[in-house]
Amino acid sequence: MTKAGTSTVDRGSSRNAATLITGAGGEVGHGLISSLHVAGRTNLVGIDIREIDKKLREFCRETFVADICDSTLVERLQSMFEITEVYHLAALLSTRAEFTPEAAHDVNVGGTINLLRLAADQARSHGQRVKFLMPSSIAAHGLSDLASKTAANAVKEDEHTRPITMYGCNKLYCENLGRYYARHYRQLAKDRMENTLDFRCLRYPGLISTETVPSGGTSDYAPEMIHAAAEGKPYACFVRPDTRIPFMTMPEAVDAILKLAAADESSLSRCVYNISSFSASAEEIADLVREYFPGAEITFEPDKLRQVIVDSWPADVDDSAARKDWGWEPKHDLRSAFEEYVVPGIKKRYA
Ligand code: AKB
Repeated sequence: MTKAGTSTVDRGSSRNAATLITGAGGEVGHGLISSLHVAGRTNLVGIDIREIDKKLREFCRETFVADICDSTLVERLQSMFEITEVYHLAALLSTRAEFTPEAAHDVNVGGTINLLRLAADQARSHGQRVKFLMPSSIAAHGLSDLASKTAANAVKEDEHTRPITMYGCNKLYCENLGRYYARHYRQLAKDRMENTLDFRCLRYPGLISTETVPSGGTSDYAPEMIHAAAEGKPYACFVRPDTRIPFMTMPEAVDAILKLAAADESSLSRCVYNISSFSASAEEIADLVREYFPGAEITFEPDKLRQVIVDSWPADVDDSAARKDWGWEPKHDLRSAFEEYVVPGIKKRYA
């Protein structure tokens, strides 16, 4: 048995050092790549199933339009780069996944296994541990009905983990896969290399970005409401006004994953952390939208089936482990998110 960082198999000196980002063109990918670029990172390699924006492409050493389930992509990456860090953001979100659950499983689980295996092989090949960051979601939780949701209050990481969506099941399983690859991968093999992966995961709440309009998620009603108001379009919210889940702004989500990546490993007591900035009902969000966009036309037309999904997600999460272990601290409550981020950002976007 050998340890990553203490022994090398093949130095692979002709390959370029790289930080790999899957789902690079998605909502979190946009913010993450921009932040890494501002921090002076020149070794970014972005992958997305769709063409990545020109501006983001300029921030990357290389980009690929490719499917993370494609094994030839993985082989290509293996031969071209020395990957020391992976941000695995690609996933099919909760609403979209319910229309094609098996395809979602292929992408969310099959794609994640491909990336975990690539990371483990990379560590064997260049002899350094690979840091693997993956966002999970409040969707990994599942509460059986509204009464249990109300009674549960702020849910801890290991509570209520019986998700009702394919996406939630996939995320919960991938959290476990990450822990397995980091601690037990090929545990009976004679040539096993220990300690190849440093797997770190955070469960995002609903995210609100002023730059991108989300698609395929079930927490999308909040950002959709805001973007519609800024564009002067009417919006019919697909959940009840009293629907409550945790949220955060996109810059906070990006800062959080970077902060977790930078944390001293010795301070981390777990692989998976809850985080949240504020818990808000759809009505509280709509009221603020109306306050800042006085002409906003927001109605509530709950979709019974999507409502069941959001009702199974916690109203709030307990993120005390993240606060204690790596200094997670939300920047905003609901009002300051609007005042300092949403309103100025969205006005600029649609100006
Ligand atoms: C979704 O709605 O599927 C995502 C999530 C809560 O992870 N935004």
